[in-house]
Amino acid sequence: MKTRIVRVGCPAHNCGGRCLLIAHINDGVITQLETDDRPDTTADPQLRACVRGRSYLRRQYHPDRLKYPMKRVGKRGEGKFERISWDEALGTFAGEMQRVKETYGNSAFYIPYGTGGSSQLMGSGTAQRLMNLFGGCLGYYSSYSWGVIEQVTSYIYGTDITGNQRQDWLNSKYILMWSWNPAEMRDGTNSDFLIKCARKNGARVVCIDPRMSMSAVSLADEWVPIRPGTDVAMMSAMAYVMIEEKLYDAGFVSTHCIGFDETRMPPGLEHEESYKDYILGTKDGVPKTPGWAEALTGVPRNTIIRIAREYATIKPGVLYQGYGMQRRAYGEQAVLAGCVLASITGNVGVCGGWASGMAYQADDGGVLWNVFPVGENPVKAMIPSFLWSEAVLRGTEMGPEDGVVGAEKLKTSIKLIWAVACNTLVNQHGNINRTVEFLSDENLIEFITVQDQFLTPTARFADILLPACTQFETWGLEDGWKYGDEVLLMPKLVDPPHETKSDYQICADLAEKLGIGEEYTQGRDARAWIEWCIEEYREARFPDIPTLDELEASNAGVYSVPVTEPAIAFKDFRANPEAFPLRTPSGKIEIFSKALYDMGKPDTAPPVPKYIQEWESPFGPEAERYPLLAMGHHAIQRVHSTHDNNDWLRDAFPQRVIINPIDAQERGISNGDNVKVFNQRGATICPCRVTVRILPGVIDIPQGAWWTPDENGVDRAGSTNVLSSQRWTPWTFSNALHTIMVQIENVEG
Ligand SMILES: Nc1nc2c(c(=O)[nH]1)N[C@H]1C(S)=C(S)[C@@H](COP(=O)(O)OP(=O)(O)OC[C@H]3O[C@@H](n4cnc5c(=O)[nH]c(N)nc54)[C@H](O)[C@@H]3O)O[C@H]1N2
Ligand SMILES: Nc1nc2c(c(=O)[nH]1)N[C@H]1C(S)=C(S)[C@@H](COP(=O)(O)OP(=O)(O)OC[C@H]3O[C@@H](n4cnc5c(=O)[nH]c(N)nc54)[C@H](O)[C@@H]3O)O[C@H]1N2
Ligand code: SF4
Ligand SMILES: [Mo]
Repeated sequence: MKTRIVRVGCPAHNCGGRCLLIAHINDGVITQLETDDRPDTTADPQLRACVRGRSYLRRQYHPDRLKYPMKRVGKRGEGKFERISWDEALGTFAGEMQRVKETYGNSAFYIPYGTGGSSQLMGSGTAQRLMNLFGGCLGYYSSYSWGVIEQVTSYIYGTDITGNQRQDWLNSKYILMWSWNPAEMRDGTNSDFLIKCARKNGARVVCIDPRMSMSAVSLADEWVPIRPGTDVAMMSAMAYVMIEEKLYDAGFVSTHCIGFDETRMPPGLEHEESYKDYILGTKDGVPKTPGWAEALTGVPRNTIIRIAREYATIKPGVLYQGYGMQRRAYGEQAVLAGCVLASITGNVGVCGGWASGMAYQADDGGVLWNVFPVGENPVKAMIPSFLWSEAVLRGTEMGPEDGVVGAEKLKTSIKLIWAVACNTLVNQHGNINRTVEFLSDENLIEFITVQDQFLTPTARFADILLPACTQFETWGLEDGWKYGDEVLLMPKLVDPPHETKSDYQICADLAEKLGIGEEYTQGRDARAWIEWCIEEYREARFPDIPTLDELEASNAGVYSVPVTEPAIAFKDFRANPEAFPLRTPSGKIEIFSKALYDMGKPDTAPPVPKYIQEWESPFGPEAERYPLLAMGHHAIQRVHSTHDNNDWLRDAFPQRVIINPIDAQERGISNGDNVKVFNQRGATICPCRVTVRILPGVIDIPQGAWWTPDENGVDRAGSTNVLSSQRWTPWTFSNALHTIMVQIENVEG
């Protein structure tokens, strides 16, 4: 029998990469996955798969895949289900949708943030289209990923398209990887590769991270460990050195920036505290010296001084901001402070430089999200994505002070949830113990439908469970993540097993039940929609992309546009700020933001970036009971919670609490012991790894392990979010899931 070989985009699940796989198919079964074998150039590098893509068949053919629609038979959350027909499942769900609509109105519906399906036709977008046709639902804005950085960047630059095309890193001489770990978390396929190329070209690479991450090991010349949540202190002290030693780019600051010092303040605010005032301590009496920063950050003052000199003088340079440090209490400040350093060193708008911030790719924003048309939501009210739990508990009290837009107050609390490709209902949201308590209460959320491929911690709380097929079992299309120079086709490889269906098909069938089938499908099947999406891509960004028939016939799997002359963000503005002003109120880079000043929250949202002690901090009273900072980084073995049940990845990268020998010894903990990590919100028990690759005083529990409570409610899987909180950042209403204080004890024996 002949093996069929098909080139296909990896299912990805929003892993940060988009890679090419080569599938071998025998008799309706995928038997092997290889990766990209095209010629490899810097302009158009191979899209090489990571360990998750290469071990995907362990997920694809996992015995625990959901096979049939099911309904809950025990108490909500107990995890007891019974097989039912599709007709009953969709009939029940449609009936509940009608009932809730009549009782509370459409704003009682909610489709939570869920990133599992990352191709155009899989995931929550398909459900959103149906909801919009059914009269809409409560909307959300912003993300769990980069809620802070995507909103904050515009305050200083007037746009979030602040990144050069990545091939331009080869023109850099100095690269600061700040809270950035592209060797492990994918931040665009090939970001790690292009950093390697830059280093080979002579760039010095420094990694600033509390953990000696895979990137610190494999990409950097130097690792600078820093206490989590104190980056702004180090950045401020670097600015101090640059000011004292006159190393900053005074010319660029005077022609392109406002708010650096008293000579360039917004009109009417000349006497307010400028950035330089803050750094020198002119008004608050605290100069932000390297000595001051050493006490907060744990980074020796001489290291801070040296890094400041290097970044200010070895030019052009890149200060790349990862998202770890913005998923924290005052994440906004870290984003602003990094952008200010890039600006005052004059690294904006130049070849080999980098403006920092969100860094969507110049000159057009790179990737095209959501090409599949979800349509317009008739319900105008939106909440910040992280605050859905508030909208369940006190929806009608929520207004602009809670980040609500499009309404003065919410009309109702959330009453029906449809979670598609989403584990943020339980596992990926803060404070799991609080969440599961209110999810269990049927008086709050009256109906929950979960649509997934596995019985996840979220799926356990479903009233109706709908089994989705995988991306290999339907048609799809995807392009880059943050950087988008290629489009990957995902042809259907094999049939959906058992009674599973694609998200699109489930929605089409539900639409039929609701009497809006024709409007939903517009007569298209999945393949026809992909054909339609390709034409949208052609119009938006890829004029020469082949048609679907051509792509299929060639079995190329990918269409890419080589980057021979990388685009440089802010090139025009750099050359002529008067002719090409920024879209900020002043038209310049706003080191001092009048918009933030007008917000009137100087303690939490100051107009210039400041170090603010986190609400859970080793310097606060809470440290007496819970002295250790806990982080949960994005690990190689999972995409969030996806792949947690992949046995190969579990074997290769077991879930462990990572702890420094100093902290371990104090607590009588040896490598491999079972330890209990706990705080006021919850506890988890999991084996540990004792290693000097993490700063003393800090532990790490890679995020995403499936919450597995024992009879005492103690998690047994190392699920980070039993420890994190639901508190949000002060002015972007984003999660601060990395800001956690804990204690650890040995539970061995
Ligand atoms: N393998 C893998 N790749 C992924 C994902 C995944 O789950 N797995 N998820 C994807 C998605 S959706 C996203 S949003 C991105 C997330 O990407 P990021 O948010 O950038 O990833 P994190 O691992 O949370 O943080 C990056 C680094 O910041 C460090 N860090 C944490 N707190 C601090 C701090 O206060 N200061 C400093 N200097 N460093 C700190 C962490 O140790 C980590 O090494 O990753 C994407 N890529
Ligand atoms: N403590 C802590 N928590 C975090 C983070 C952190 O850094 N620390 N990071 C946050 C970030 S950046 C993000 S993006 C979120 C991610 O949180 P989520 O968006 O919930 O992502 P996953 O945990 O991967 O869950 C996705 C689910 O979709 C399912 N799935 C996969 N493909 C499909 C499909 O095609 N169709 C359907 N119907 N289902 C599918 C998977 O089985 C999985 O259960 O987590 C956030 N939570
Ligand atoms: S980085 Fe993402 S898209 Fe690439 S192989 Fe890994 S899981 Fe797949
Ligand atoms: Mo994310």
